[in-house]
Amino acid sequence: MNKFATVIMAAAAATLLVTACSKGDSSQIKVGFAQVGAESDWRKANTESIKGEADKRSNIDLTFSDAQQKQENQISAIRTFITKGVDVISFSPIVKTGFEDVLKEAKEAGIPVVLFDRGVEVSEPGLYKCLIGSDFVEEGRRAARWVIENVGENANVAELVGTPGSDPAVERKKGFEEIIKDHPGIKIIKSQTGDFTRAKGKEVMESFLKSPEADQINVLFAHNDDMALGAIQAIEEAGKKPGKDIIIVSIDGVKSIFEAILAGKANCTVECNPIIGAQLFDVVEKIHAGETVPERVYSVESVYDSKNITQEVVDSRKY
Ligand code: GZL
Repeated sequence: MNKFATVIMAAAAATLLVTACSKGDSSQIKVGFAQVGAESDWRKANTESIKGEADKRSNIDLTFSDAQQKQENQISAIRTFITKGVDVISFSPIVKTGFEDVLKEAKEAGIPVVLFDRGVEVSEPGLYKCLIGSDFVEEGRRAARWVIENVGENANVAELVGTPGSDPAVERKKGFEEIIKDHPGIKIIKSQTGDFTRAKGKEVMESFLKSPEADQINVLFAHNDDMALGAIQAIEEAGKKPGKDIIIVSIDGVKSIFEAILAGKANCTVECNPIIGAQLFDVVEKIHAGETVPERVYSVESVYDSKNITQEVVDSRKY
């Protein structure tokens, strides 16, 4: 049974909270994981999935770091893992660029890397073994298709974008725009980042509702449910009815948005499965055993709205 001990390490510019299981058994696979942060319900469920799965596997010795949504902390944590001489490094890159140097350092140290949840842009091949996670472009396409099928051919869309430069933000936008480009009556008339957080989503939606275009907005497309939930609060405080005056479409599938859809305050969520810890350690074990692994492992996901959400479905959600 893993026992997580918390080890506080002072890094150059910030203190990283690194939790390490204290098994220390040399027969185990030492895995260093650098998480984005705890910015959303999705991320918290994702972290629980990683730690919970490591706890179940007596052959895994997990050192976990929370970068608090700062790229420099993620890079610092990866360098700490290299110094520690872990067997495998895994992380969810907060943005797509800026990791090439540290990935080269891991390669030079002979430590394989598994990308988890989000991808990176690198010029050199072979800097990571596998990317495990969702097809974000398809998630954006699914959101746009839902708008066309359920709102129709005319919509003025306000968009809450995820963390600028992050894989999910770039790809979800790409997928949404790929579909609406063939439907000229559907226009994105406001677009700004809410950084995947509820607080920022509320703040940006408040600014949209004070803008000259406020009364034209009839659809909100949020890159994650947390920003949508913040926006719902802003819409209500502005005296409008979320889910009716403004149709709410978002991505993740967290329990709170299911409850909002059941209450008629949101309309659609495109599932993005965070419970992928088992896939991570299956790949880690294969790499450690010298087996080949697929370059890409995709999550299986659905689209949910008032037609397939019941109280039983809400109660059965794991995140
Ligand atoms: C998507 C993940 C995103 C979620 C957000 O796989 O990277 O990051 O959609 C989270 O909720 O912040």
